[in-house]
Amino acid sequence: MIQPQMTQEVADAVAEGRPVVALESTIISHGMPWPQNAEVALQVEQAVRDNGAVPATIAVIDGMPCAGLSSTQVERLGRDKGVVKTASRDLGACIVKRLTAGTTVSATMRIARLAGIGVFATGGVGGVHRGDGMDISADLTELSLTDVLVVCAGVKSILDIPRTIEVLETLRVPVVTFGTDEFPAFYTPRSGFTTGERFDDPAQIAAARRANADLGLGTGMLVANPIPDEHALDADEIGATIDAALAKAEAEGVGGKDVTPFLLGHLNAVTEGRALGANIELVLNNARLAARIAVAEAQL
Ligand code: PSU
Ligand code: MN
Repeated sequence: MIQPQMTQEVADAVAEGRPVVALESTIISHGMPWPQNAEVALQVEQAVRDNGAVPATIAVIDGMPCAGLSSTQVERLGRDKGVVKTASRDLGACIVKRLTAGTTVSATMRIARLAGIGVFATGGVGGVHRGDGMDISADLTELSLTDVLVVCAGVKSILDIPRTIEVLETLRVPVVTFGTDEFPAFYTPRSGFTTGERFDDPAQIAAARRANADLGLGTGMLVANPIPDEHALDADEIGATIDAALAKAEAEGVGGKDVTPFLLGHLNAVTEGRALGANIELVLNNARLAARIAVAEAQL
């Protein structure tokens, strides 16, 4: 198996069984604009530290899968136009071609697992796209196959939320909501759809994960953590903006792995920073919860 390159800090924490939280990097390279992307990435690392865990931002640097990055490497991911987006299936090609890549949720899970890291915080996971097409993110497949717990703020309604929930059920991925009965919708705490089990205590989430592992389930686990009310956007306004973004993507014939970055870029641009501001707050909120779960897990 490939052993990811780890910083000394991450390697020591993993070896000693101390809490570690993996962080993805497509959010840096393709999810947020420069320079906020790199600033936020470092703030998210700090939020993990403040809550008692070691952050391990994951990316592919010049063909090397890495867990734990220097601030120079984070800056390069945020700034360099040549950085590609890699899902787990693209990793082999990235390695052979010595590319530098932001890792999506699926690729980050894969590298985290190889590094021995079991808890991961992100903003939103990919899912089933709206419309009649067959655009379903590999994030869902990876969640069904790789034992990493992923903390997200739900999925935004650029996706088909009920179908995403259904596919997770079909793939038998455990989904839990934190402090709410409803599956959150990224920019807003409520989607109108319920799923899975509610937990109010990070230690219980860690225990549920342990139980799933003891059952030999072999999947990951999705923890949906709603954006705090004070940072949420207006549901009607963001809904209309998303509809406009989807229409623009269709009119311009955007396809494949460009779809999600296109939609995110459009939302950030037309909301004059409000979508970006909410995105930053929910990622920080997820990093804090993931660290608390990792701390609880280390104490089991
Ligand atoms: N959703 C967001 N922000 C993101 C992404 C999704 O709200 O940054 C990124 C994540 O890295 C996710 C990826 O894993 O997009 C999914 O891409 P795709 O839809 O091409 O599978
Ligand atoms: Mn896709």
